[in-house]
Amino acid sequence: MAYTTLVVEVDGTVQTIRLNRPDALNALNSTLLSELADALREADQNPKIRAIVLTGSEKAFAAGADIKEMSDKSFADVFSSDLFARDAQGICATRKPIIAAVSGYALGGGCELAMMCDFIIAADTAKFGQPEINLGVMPGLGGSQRLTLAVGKAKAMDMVLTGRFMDAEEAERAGLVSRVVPAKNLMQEATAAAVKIGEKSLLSLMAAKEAVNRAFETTLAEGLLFERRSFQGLFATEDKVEGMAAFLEKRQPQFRDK
Ligand code: CO8
Repeated sequence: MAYTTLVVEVDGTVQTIRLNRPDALNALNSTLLSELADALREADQNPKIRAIVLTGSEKAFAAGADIKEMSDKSFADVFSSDLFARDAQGICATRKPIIAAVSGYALGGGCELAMMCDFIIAADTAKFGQPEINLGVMPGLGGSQRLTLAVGKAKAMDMVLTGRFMDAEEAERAGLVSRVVPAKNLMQEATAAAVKIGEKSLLSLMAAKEAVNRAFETTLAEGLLFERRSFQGLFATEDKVEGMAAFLEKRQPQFRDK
């Protein structure tokens, strides 16, 4: 499909989606979020794709939701359309692993979009923030929830209430990002991680992703039960037989997603 706000490339098992609104620092508007939800749905349906890298430009992953698009809207407008909500849910419903490769600004909705991904690899130039408070509003695409779960109340409140940015080093220390790499290595590192993920069985990848995400939704006892059942369920797969046999035979597994 042709997109106007995304550049989508597939190389081997990895789909790279680049946000592409350079004149607006990749600000998220309705078109972009709808196209992104479509691209991710297509990736989920394409059996050749096993992992996704979502990135922006060197200067900005995304500098937030599009303030120009939002500036004229009333409560009735955003409430009745439930602005961005359906596409955000679509993005989060992606079953294949998504890595956010963040360089430069990831602000407001941009930070929230990065947090919708499964993990974030940050360039040493990355800056994360929830500056909506400066606009007389507040986070609206998960920032008050996912940021708090990722970095804890103290830092989340600090960022959400003051609007200050967190650099890559602080973001790694706080647990918001999984790795920080030199900016010039960002795509290489993120793609290598995606390729490595792509070597696993898609069945176990999707089950593992569901189980980790369940940790944010439920109690420890329920989460442990969910994990155990998912683990046990994977014993019904050919890939489990292959994976364990390959280990014992000291060879690489050939997973077939069955
Ligand atoms: N929306 C629209 N346009 C933007 C945005 C944005 N969020 N960010 C930058 N731009 C545009 C600028 O207007 C400018 O365009 P133009 O050249 O036409 O004037 C262009 O991008 C370049 O930006 P700057 O000239 O400002 O670049 P600087 O390097 O000077 O500054 C900053 C970079 C610091 C990133 C600055 O652009 C900035 O502060 N941007 C806004 C950051 C922000 O406030 N983000 C939060 C937005 S609100 C939000 O995300 C809400 C999410 C929840 C929505 C939920 C709906 C239910």
